[in-house]
Amino acid sequence: MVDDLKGALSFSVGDTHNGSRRGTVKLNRGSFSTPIFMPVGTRGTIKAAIANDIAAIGFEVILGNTYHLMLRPGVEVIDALGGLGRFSGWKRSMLTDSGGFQVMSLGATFSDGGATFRSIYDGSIHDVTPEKAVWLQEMIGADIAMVLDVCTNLPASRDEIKRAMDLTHSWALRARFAKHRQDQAQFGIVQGGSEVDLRSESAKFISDVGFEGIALGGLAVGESRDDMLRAIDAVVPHLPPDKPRYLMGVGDPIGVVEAIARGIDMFDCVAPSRVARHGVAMTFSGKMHMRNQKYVRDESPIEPGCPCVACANFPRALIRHLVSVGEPTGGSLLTLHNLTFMYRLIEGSRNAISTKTLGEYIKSIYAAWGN
Ligand code: PRF
Ligand code: ZN
Repeated sequence: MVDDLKGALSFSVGDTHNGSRRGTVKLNRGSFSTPIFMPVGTRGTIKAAIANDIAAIGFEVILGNTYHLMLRPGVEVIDALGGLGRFSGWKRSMLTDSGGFQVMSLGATFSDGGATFRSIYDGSIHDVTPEKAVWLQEMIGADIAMVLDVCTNLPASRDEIKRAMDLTHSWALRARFAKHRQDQAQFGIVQGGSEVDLRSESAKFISDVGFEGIALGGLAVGESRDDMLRAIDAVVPHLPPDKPRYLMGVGDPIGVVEAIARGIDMFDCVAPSRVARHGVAMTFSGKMHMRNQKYVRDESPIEPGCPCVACANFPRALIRHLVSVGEPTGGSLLTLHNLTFMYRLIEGSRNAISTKTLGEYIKSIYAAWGN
């Protein structure tokens, strides 16, 4: 234990079934039930949707991205406007990612001190250190902040994975010491690629620091689903049972329910909203490509029984028309539908934990979504 800073988060576990669990996270600005899916609002808003519509679906937490927000509009602007929640009109809880992952995907260079990268906006050069990532997220005003980590795309050599993990560990300690705000929770991030012994080592190291929650990073970055699940299995037994566990960047339905079965509590992913903008609907019967000619006169909703604004009001034929001609409203409606699907998928998992039917539930998701 590095320190005993209070991070304004408490977690209680409710129903459990085999390795899976339901829980409640209490934060400064509200509480939420787990398992939870958190939509991604990279630049302060979910793409093609407004905060009110996201809240109406039932979501309690959305993500913001430090990397994007530090560049535009800048954290001083957000701070001056009362924090990201007030700035963006999102009245519930907010989690910010540290930027480690974005910086990696955009080709940063890493040193012991931190990462150096070029802005996607104007090519200007920026540095981020573990301490600066803490400060940036304190300025943004997140309820949950992530430490700066080093993520490697897979496959990668064991040497490379180990270097990234060791750097992630030393940065985790620096981030913990740099924390000032008592009203913000801080989550550590486990790395270790698909090397199960490194995963276990990382889980123990990060657990010992005393963060309010623990994330599993470096997964869904090119490895098979089996490798991802093996990595989760290597990590979970070493995590404190009384802290929330967050699997970063995983949102494919099978991956989500399999991870829930292994004791994961929190998820985020851009995929449901990203594929929506490309005309794909996610449903309990699988994927639908809404541009398909077969929907041209289809009067039924995207998914019968779905309570979303698209399914409650419009036929598939209209959605097909809008996405085919490139009307932005088509992408907006599909975004709300797909996020509603993710909400219901997780709600279904929570109920299945309570009724001890998660195994059957997972089978039904495999039946719709294949292997
Ligand atoms: N680290 C951080 N954010 C992330 C990841 C990571 O490894 C991933 C990997 N799936 C998604 N988002 N900081
Ligand atoms: Zn719908």
